[in-house]
Amino acid sequence: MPDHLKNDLLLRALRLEPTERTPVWLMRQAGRYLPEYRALRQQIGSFTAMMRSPEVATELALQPLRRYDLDASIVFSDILCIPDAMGMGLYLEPNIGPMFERPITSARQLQDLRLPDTEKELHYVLEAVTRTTQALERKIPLIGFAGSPWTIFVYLLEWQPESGKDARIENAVTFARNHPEETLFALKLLTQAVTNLLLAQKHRGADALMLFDSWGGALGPDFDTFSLPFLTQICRRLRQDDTPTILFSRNTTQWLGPLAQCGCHCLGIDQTCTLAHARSQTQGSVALQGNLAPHWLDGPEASRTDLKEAVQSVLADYGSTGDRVGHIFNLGQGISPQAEPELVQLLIDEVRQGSTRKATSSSL
Ligand code: 1CP
Repeated sequence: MPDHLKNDLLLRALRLEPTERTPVWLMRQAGRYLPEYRALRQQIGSFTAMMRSPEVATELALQPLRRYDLDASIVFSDILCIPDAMGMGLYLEPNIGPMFERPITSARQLQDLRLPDTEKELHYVLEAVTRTTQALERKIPLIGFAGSPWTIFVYLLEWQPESGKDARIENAVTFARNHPEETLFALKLLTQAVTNLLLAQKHRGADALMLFDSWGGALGPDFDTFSLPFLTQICRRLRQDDTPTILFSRNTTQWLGPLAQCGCHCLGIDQTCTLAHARSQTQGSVALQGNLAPHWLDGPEASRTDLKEAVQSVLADYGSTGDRVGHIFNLGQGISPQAEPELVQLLIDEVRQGSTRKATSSSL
């Protein structure tokens, strides 16, 4: 750690050290649910222009921190900056999602993919890390991130939006099964690119690193062919550098045992698995992050009472006896654009009170 952090709850939780309360931050805490995000998006004109401007990216990472007392900040970027830097031309199609101007249309084409030059072609991400680190003034830690090789791969392939979002993921799984050699070639290249980007973010000042394997679960039994080996390679390399790493692999509950052994310091748990089950599968070997279902925040139906109860139940599920070591409160997946900003405040207050109260009563 370069110099002392004022609030190092997240880092202590990642190291399985005791904390006076449970740290809390939210996946996708910068984004469309915030009116100030939407205003800046309208002013700048496109998501990719915002992502590519270190100045704007820094401002976007700071937006949620001006409203909320969060225990971590995350760099504003996207998992798809890597294929963009490989020359594929990322853009965001309104109401559809991320697309590429030059997607992969055949297995043979995967062999033409080239490793991006991180310092040059992803310079804007690193510059956003530097600027965000400076703006944070060591008050809270900064999380750098990347997508997992498999999750990035899902987006590389040509896709007809009319076929629906699920078809995008299913197509990628079928493609990988039909063209394993070419797919593995691409995944190896992406592994190198992801490792380079994560290490570069660390060297620019990121205090922790996170790997988003959002589509890992879609692989079913092929998870240990097309995702797990690459997650392991990346996490082991980061561990050599002594960097605390959070691995969020979604819908992979049955793989929790091997995931806990892959070299990460913390596993992100989605809302399809209870924290108690995750604890029993991982036996205290890693910290756990999660796992409130994001829909509790979504207006206009969301109820304050239900949200409070849901937060308390996540805290209790991790451990009700003051045994709070190694829990980082978060959502089970990214916050939705429909989330009510006032309910985010309520969530944070509830985690602070709920986890402090438990720690105090158990020490009496
Ligand atoms: O204005 C807009 O419409 C842009 C929406 C948006 C934002 C705010 C996109 C496009 N990316 C981002 C930023 C982003 N993406 C961050 C930083 C913000 C923060 O966390 O505060 C992060 C960590 C991501 C990660 C990301 N991008 C993931 C993994 C996390 C997850 O939610 O599973 C994935 C799968 C993506 C791809 C992507 N980029 C953008 C969208 C809308 C998507 C998801 C598309 C899909 O669901 O298939």
